[in-house]
Amino acid sequence: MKAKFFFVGCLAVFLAAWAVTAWADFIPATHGWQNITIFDNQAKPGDTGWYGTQEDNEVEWGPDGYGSIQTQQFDLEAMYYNSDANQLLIIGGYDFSFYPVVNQNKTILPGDIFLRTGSTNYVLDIGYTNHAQSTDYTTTYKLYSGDFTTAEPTDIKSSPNWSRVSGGEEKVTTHNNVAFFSDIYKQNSVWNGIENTFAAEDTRTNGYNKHHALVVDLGWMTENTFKAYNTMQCGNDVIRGAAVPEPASFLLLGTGLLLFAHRCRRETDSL
Ligand SMILES: [Ca+2]
Ligand SMILES: [Ca+2]
Ligand SMILES: [Ca+2]
Repeated sequence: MKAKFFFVGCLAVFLAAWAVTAWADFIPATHGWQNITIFDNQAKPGDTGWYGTQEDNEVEWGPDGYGSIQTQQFDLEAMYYNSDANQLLIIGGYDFSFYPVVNQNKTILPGDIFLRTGSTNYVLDIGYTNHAQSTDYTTTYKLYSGDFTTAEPTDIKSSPNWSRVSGGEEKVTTHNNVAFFSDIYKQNSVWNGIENTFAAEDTRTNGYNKHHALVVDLGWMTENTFKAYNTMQCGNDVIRGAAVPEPASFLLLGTGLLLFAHRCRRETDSL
């Protein structure tokens, strides 16, 4: 029985070591992506079909009187999590790499990533740099926990806050990389099917018919249960996700518990 515990222990150590090395090249892992998107059911009243209350092309509606720009350019699509590689991935018609987006005489910036694990609030304060549209690049973020001051969106004020302004306790980590992938169809050697999820939409939209991605390293995080959201400065759309342990993790835990229960019973029987 002890040999089996030793085997499970070895397997856990192997998986942990593999998760660390998987990030090494800073490209999205080709396996293990879990769609964690929370359906938000948000759309402008009266809009139907492609702009209706589906997760895909809808953007937020401003009940406080603000309008929203109902185009693919400001649509956030989905959030994925890879618990093996500790990576969070956001897909958008919004081009995260385009700093800043200029629209209706305003500059509209991508937002920070807000994250809650257990009872702790975190913000991934992303260091966006000025790049031409549709350029792949990498940068870093600063990680803050606790209470921080945030800025509300300029247009859709009912959307959650979009950036950290000040405050919070900075947590220094080497796991603070961000990668921007523009037009993910170009990346199909590494995206392993995620881009195909949105292929049908690309044939239906005109103009901004590309999908872009933002990937962050969450290697500092010890839990694999969290909620996260991201919105841009105008608040036009919000993407939310909730990660829970994958079935494989439950299976490993369940196997360990069964072995433990079996050993307990044997020890009780031998009394
Ligand atoms: Ca869309
Ligand atoms: Ca939405
Ligand atoms: Ca959306």
